[in-house]
Formats: sequence, structure tokens, C-alpha cells
Amino acid sequence: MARMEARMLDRRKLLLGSAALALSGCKVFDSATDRDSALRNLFASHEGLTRAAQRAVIGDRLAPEFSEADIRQGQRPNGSVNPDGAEYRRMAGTGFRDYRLTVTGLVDSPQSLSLADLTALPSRTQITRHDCVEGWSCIAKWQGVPLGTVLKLAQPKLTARYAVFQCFDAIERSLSGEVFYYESIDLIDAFHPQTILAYAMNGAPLPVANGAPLRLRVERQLGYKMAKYVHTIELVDSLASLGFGKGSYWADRGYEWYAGI
Ligand SMILES: Nc1nc2c(c(=O)[nH]1)N[C@H]1C(S)=C(S)[C@@H](COP(=O)(O)O)O[C@H]1N2
Ligand SMILES: [Mo]
Repeated sequence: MARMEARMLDRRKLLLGSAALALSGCKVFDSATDRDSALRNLFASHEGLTRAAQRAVIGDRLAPEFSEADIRQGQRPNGSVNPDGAEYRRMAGTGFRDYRLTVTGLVDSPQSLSLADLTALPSRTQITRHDCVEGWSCIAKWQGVPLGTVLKLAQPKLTARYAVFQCFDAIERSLSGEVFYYESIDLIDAFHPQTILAYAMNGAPLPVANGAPLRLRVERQLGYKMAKYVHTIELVDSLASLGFGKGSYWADRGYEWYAGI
């Protein structure tokens, strides 16, 4: 595990290095900091710098989408592939008939949605490339409901800034207890048209190995942002009280919270 983490961090450094190179000589920083003190605060931290720089370059652009012919292999399962918690096992045994997605936190209208509720909403299908920080990629077709559609049902309060995804899988166990996978994105990414809660992959119901019954797709970020086995979405105004305070299982362990590609 330690070796894998070291490799992931090296890869991350490489990616960040090339992003920094691509940005050097670009005037984005000066004009933005002169103009807007909120942005200047964002720039104060390295994390903010990375995120703001990537946002400035990426803007609202869509991630590339591909054709059916580009799907050359199955989506390689990674991380947790078969959660062993009692509640998850029971639901998986009955085709996730009892599954509910909870939407809670800083919302006016908390939601509890079954798979039937979710699949009844307008869906989006996209063929995109998944880039894992470990250095491999897969192209797959994802179908799901735009996260923005679900959040609009819940009516976020004006104070909401992040969507947090809580997952069924305990990715770590120790004497002090279980650590469950979690992730978060800001509301800009949450309402991006390609950000979907996927329930189907390559034309079939999402397999357990890839996050059944529901997993996040955030197409302009690295694979670890794409939380699998999501049971709860919580809207919050700060990430400080979750885990070690960095906003995700992997961010708590040294990776970038904003993993833009
Ligand atoms: N709940 C949960 N989500 C997760 C993970 C995990 O271990 N648990 N691994 C992440 C990582 S590192 C990657 S690359 C992708 C893998 O998705 P896949 O198994 O569909 O390829 O899921 C991400 N989401
Ligand atoms: Mo990954």
C-alpha cells in the first residue's frame, strides 16, 4: 500500500509539474488578483492556486467525449471492488431494490431517492476517458442523472459550497474503527453538465466492481474523485469537519483535493 501511494504521489507531482509549465508566462494570475480580492484569498493557498489556475485555463469547457469505437476494453476496477458491509451485501443480494440515495445538509428539501426515482429523471450518456492517478486510462460509456438535476430537487441553500459524497465501502480498518471512502467537489463542478450520478456503464447496469448502484462521474478530474458506492450526498459550507479536514479520503492522505486534468 505504501509503495502504491508513493507511486501515485510521484505521478501526481509529474502532472502538476506539467500543468505549472503550461501555465508559466500566462497572465491569468496578475489580472485576476488585481481584480478580485475573493480570488486573491483563493490564491493564498497552494491548493487554491492549482485549482484557480486550472479553472482559468479550463473554463467551462467540456471534457472530450469519444465514440463507441473508442471503447477498447472494459473499465478496469480499482480501489474498492466489492464492499463487504452488511447493509451493502443485503442490498446487492436483492438487486438494490431497497437502495436509497439521501440528499441532505444545507438544502431546503432533503431527498431520499430510489433507483427507480433516479432512472425516471432525464439522463445523460457520455463516452469519456477515466484517468487514474496511477497512470492508466480507460474509455467507457456512462449513463446517469446529472448531479445538478438531483441537487435542484433538494434546493441547495445559498450557504452551500460543496457536495460531499459518502460511500458504502470501508476502505481501511484498524483497531480505532473503519474509515469509509468519501469525496467532495465544489458546486461549480457539481452543476457542470458532464457531472453525473451514473447507474449504467457500457450499456449495462453499473457492475458492483465499478460502484453499483450509483457512482459519481466528474469528467475533468482524476479517477479518485469519482466516488463509487454513493449512499449520501451532503451539502456543506466547509470541509473542515470531515475526515482529516481535506475533503476526501485521498486528499486526507496527501493528494490534491482539486484533481483537474
Ligand atoms: N467508494 C470508492 N470510490 C472510489 C474508489 C474507492 O476505492 N472507493 N477508488 C477511486 C479510484 S482511485 C479510481 S481510479 C476509480 C476506479 O473506478 P473503477 O473501479 O470504475 O475503474 O474509483 C474511485 N472511486
Ligand atoms: Mo485511481
